[in-house]
Amino acid sequence: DHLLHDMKRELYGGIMVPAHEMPRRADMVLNRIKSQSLGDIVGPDDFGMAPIARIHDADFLTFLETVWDEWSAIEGYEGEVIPTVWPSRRLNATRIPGFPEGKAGYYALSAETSITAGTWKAAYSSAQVALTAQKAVADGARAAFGLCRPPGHHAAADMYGGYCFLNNAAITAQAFLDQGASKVAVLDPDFHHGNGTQSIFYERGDVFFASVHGDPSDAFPHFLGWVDETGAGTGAGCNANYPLPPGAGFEEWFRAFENACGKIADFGAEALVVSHGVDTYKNDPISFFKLDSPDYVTYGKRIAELGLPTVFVMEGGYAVEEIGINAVNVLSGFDEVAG
Ligand code: SS9
Ligand code: ZN
Repeated sequence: DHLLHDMKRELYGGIMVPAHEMPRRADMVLNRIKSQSLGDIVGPDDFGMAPIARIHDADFLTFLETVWDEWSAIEGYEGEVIPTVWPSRRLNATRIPGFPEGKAGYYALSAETSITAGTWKAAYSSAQVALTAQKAVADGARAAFGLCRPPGHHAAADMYGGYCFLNNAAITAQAFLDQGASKVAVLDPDFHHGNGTQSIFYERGDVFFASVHGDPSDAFPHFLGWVDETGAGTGAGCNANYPLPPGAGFEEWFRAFENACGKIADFGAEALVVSHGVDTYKNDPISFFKLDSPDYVTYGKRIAELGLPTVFVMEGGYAVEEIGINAVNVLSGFDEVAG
């Protein structure tokens, strides 16, 4: 179903360029997995809407499900759903407009992410992939990888963008809690700050969120991911951000990652969800860290050393030729330690 979401173009640097988030990404990862023998490869089960609705607002889900039909029925609206107007700081939003373009702006984080005819089905199935991985781990597997596409970590309770629609990592973490876990950690090594996951759990003490990412001053999503965001209310102290500057290499990156792992260990989580993005790679076309392929094995091992039941969900990674090698290197490193 991931093939059903296929944005033709993306607004980037002031022009429409071929979309970075493309179906081939998932194919490359799947092919690499098949060549490695890391375990069984299975298709997703269908857990329905209930676990998705634990994280996302009902009106937002209805929007995702219906906006394409509404948009494409408008005279002259020939392309994909792309917002052009937002409830910016001077337009304090008090209601949700009816016209699809206004609605899209209300729910969108950013303009590079289009909604197409198949987006809802693809996003729904992506979440089901994550839930299938979660079930495998809940049933006793040490780890499972959800090859999710589209990704999820920029999606909040009622916001899409950054190529994300449903927050697969948050849905997975919530599933563990709903099945009886009392504490879950989400570790987000994707190059971009996981603003959606952070905001979903920011005031909760049952989920620890840690993200290593490009400094928001220099990198998308620009408005969240600062070091002083440490959680609020019952979630005070349950959020850790590690913004790093342009050009950061693996040594610097791993120091931050190690610190994040230490915090997760201290938190006492019973399960771990990894927002598995590999856009930290040195040749990633939209990012600025300098990790090399062997570095992914190294940090995969470190994740395994946490000793937790672990669900990996695929997030970013736009160096498409190398995405399979890099994504699977993390899993191989994990497997080496976890056995
Ligand atoms: C860079 C624009 C980045 C969105 C990136 C979303 C990554 C999801 N100028 N646009 S992992
Ligand atoms: Zn990313």
